[in-house]
Amino acid sequence: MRLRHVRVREIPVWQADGARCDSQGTDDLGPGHSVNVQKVLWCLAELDLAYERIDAGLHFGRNSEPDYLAMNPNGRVPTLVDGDYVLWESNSIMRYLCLAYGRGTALYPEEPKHRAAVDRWLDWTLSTVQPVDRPVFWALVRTPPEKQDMAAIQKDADAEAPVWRIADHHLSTRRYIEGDDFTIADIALGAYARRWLGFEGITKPNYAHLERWFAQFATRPGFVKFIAGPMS
Ligand SMILES: N[C@@H](CCC(=O)N[C@@H](CS)C(=O)NCC(=O)O)C(=O)O
Repeated sequence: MRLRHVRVREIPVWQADGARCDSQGTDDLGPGHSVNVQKVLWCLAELDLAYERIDAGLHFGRNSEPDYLAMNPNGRVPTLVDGDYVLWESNSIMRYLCLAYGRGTALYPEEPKHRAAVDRWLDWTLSTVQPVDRPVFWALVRTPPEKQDMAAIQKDADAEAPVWRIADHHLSTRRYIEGDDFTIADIALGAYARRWLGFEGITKPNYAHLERWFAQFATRPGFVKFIAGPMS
């Protein structure tokens, strides 16, 4: 369902990939490096919101400068600036965008039990998935092949596999991670699943429910634009 184009003031999103938008609020430079930024961009696309992307982080720097640290004392990306309102933490940025601009959509359910179940997966990606994803991602994607220790990487991947078994099992009885509707929990988990399912050169168990769930995203423009591209 395509939402009517909500042309609010352009929401600056500080992040690390050098993309710039034109005055129409669209951009054509595609996915960024950071999984946390990718989640916010996908969410903005699902909400059909106009935004301005500003470079920060990694080789763009800026995120250790006083004006940036005044907005985000962690010196990390993404940071959202919506008028005089500033917010950091990607999951909370997605929640805010849904509450401020996506009421009435299924992205962030109103019903308390359903919303808490969605929140649970947002927390789980940070508490449980991110810690086991990071060593494998950095070793396979951000380390030159000649420096890769495949035995050590396989060990880390073996530590990550049981985490995805939990999601695979949960998806054995559901279309999306929390029911029949696509929510921000699918965005948070989907951004990391792109990595796990995209990792090559290692042995991974076959998770058919996870693969079936993931295959649905190929029809979502925000996924295609910000998540599906090559990992970097
Ligand atoms: N929990 C935070 C994590 C933010 C974070 O660690 N961002 C990374 C990119 S994924 C970062 O800023 N790295 C430092 C840099 O890019 O210079 C969130 O979800 O927003």
